[in-house]
Amino acid sequence: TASLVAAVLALGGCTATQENGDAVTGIIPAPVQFELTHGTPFTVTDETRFVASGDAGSVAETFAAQARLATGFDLPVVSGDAEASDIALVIDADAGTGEEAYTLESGADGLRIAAPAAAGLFRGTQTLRQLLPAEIERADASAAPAGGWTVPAASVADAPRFAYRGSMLDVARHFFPVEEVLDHIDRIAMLKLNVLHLHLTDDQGWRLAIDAWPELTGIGASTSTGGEGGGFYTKDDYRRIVEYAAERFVTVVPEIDLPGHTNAALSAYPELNCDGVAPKPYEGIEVGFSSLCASPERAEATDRFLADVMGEVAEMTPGPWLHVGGDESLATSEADYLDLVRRITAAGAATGKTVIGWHEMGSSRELPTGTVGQYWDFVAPRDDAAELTTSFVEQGGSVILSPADVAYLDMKYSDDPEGPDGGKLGQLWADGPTTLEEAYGWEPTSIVPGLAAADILGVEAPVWTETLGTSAELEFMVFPRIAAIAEIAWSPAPAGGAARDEASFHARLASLGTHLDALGVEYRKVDGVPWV
Ligand code: TNX
Repeated sequence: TASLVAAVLALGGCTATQENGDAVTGIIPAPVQFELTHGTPFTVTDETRFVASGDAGSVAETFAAQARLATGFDLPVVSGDAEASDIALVIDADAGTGEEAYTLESGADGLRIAAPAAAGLFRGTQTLRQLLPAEIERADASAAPAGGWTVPAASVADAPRFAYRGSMLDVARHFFPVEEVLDHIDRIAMLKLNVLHLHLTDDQGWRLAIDAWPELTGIGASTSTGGEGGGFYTKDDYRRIVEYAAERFVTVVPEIDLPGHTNAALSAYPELNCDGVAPKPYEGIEVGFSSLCASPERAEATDRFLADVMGEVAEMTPGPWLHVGGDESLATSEADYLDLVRRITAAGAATGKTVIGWHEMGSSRELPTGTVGQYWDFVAPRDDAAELTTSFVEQGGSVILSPADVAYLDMKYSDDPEGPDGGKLGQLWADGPTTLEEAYGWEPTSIVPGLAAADILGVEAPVWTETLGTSAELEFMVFPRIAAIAEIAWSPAPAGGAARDEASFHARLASLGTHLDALGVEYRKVDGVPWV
């Protein structure tokens, strides 16, 4: 490990990697500026207090709640003047530009995180989390670190590159209970991701209770891929997810996938079908066979469905976005698709939310102003994917990039059937397998020609769950590749169009791995990373 650390440090610049006792301490995503000041480390002891007031106090409380479990210390949150043994969280307009910027200074004088807003303070606490020994992740104090709860003397100044940094979880193909979603939120927050996109509906299941259409979950939630039973979130469940996310400055983006991917809804309500007959529930993995009905005979029911669903979802979603799908509507004629997309996006916009749709929706020239497109084609766009995507910008919107061949976390890591997963997890269709290096080796501004940097709202890593039925299977596919996507989304692009520094990333990932181990996350220990 020592020679590795020396090698990483020798690379110079901002590697955000250093030696802390025997372990390599690294931060992912790499901060804009990270400097070891080589002074006395800061140590959290049973004397340490969080000094913070107002909004800063709430952020301190979120961090302290976990730190108390791991350390067994009292760690009270107090207001007043900070002492050298304290962690201070301070709102300071001069501590950076933007809501999520922050600075962190640690050393003999104490530890201080400053930010213009509470969001930045929270991001700063996630840097602190990674600077602390990995035992800080534990739910009990039975494993205090041998060297104490030390934080190296350091100076950090940081802010995100992109405003939208997302993780998409498909809870429709397989259902994931609330507790597992909360765990996922905590882990993506560690990587400074700030959006959880929940893919709530698909052919195989409808996962969110809608009061006006109770059979959406009454019938539509009973199934999943592979016939393993269903599940859904009550409105209170959903609010719990939203609230837990908000405490971590993560915005929930709900997706109701329309007009295709709707077999679960169609199976629950005959009146949504052109022939008036509800199809059977579906438990396979095909896509592109279901559609809402564009016929005028069904317009009353369909428009009432759209207004009710969008209204109820928007009402319990504090974030600004509503995702309405629009992908792979292969069973909808072009004319019907355009008609339905107009009605779907209008119903979405009528709630006051900004609508998001997969890039196919760019075929419509009647999108509500500002509609956001989510690009899922490859790093090298095929067919008309690029034009469909720039259509959103032409209509006043922006773009989220999720190139499937690098950012889809359900793609296999390797095609080795003897791999640790026995070869059964994940898919290959998006030019898979997708290695960690591929997930790390792309540049958002170089994907869609004609897209300016300012048109890119952000980056998102989806995980589709046709082949993933348990949280262990999910974790195995999501980690560590989501760390690569998080770094692309947060950290500055290397100067002069250079490639990102893989050696630094791998060394820092090894450090992150110790945190994932302490959390009990069953990530894939891919080759090439010096896992501890
Ligand atoms: C494509 S690309 C889908 C999903 C599948 C996924 C499997 C896109 C927007 N949709 O319906 O689950 O592939 O990898």
